[in-house]
Amino acid sequence: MSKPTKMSRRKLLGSAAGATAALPLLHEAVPHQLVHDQLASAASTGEHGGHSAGGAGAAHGRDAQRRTVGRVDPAVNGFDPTEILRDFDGGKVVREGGRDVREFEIVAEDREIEIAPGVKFAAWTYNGRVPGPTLRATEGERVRVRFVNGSKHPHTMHFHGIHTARHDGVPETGPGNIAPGQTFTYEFDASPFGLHLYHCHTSPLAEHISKGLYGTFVIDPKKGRPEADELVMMMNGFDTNFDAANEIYAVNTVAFAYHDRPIQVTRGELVRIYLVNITEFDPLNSFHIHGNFFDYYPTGTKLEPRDFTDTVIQGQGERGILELRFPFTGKYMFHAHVSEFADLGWMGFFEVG
Ligand SMILES: [Cu+2]
Repeated sequence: MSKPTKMSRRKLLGSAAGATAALPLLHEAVPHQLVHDQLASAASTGEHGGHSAGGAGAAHGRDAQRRTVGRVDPAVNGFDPTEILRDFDGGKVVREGGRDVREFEIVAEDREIEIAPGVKFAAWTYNGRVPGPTLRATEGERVRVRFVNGSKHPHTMHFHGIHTARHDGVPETGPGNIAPGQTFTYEFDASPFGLHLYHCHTSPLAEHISKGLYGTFVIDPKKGRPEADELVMMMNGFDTNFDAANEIYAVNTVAFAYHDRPIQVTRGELVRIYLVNITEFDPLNSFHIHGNFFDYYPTGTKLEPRDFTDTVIQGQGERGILELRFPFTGKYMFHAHVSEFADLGWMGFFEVG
């Protein structure tokens, strides 16, 4: 093992731009040392995670795939990645002018969360969780989101979708940044149907997004989609040492959450995954499933799949719907096909019963 270095992999990449001889050093010289130190110290302080919910347990002795020891207690964070998977928020429905209006209230809050055992992160959140609530409406309905900025910093809510400039949630249009203590109500028609997202759009943008201000926004087609076990997965990353590179990767925030508690699904049942890439700093993320293939609907805006595959790559802000059935029982891994991300937390299992 090489000596710890303070240099980030991104700085090294920059300095190596004109000196390719430095590149072979990359892999060996620039591990994510800080986070490795943090993970090691968490292990040595005895956080061995006695919980065994889901039956997987910490079982670090046999987990060659897993770099962390112990478990993040969902009670500490106030949210649970396993619950986030199937937690859809349809808001409060009121009838106005002959159609349904879905009303939501979202509060920005600064909050420390634990993203891997012993690794704390000073997050900025929507409604106290990362990712924020999965907002859901049907095509053609009105969506009304009352945003309250309870954070110490200015923020916005920028929705992907079709709407007026006033409600786009960016600086310099409409109300612009919403100051601490201030409120603004974003309002628009749910269009087009598909899989979208929302996030803060205040500058510096990378910081405001990577601190945790994002969530999934699903617009169902009027006719709906076939009945399925539906799961929301936001692929995210966390820059724990402010070097503009991520040290922890996950789906729905907590590293290895679905390794420790595999996602329970039923053999033969249709599973629909709403997959969103909100990872900052890395241009691409990916999703790969073992022992199976899926239909892929980019952005979910068409009802016919584009691909039948086992791996999909998404750029920042890209998203798509996966549909699959598991033909066999057992445990099936899924993970980023960027191996480094998988090693740093973005890896889990489906348990097919
Ligand atoms: Cu912000």
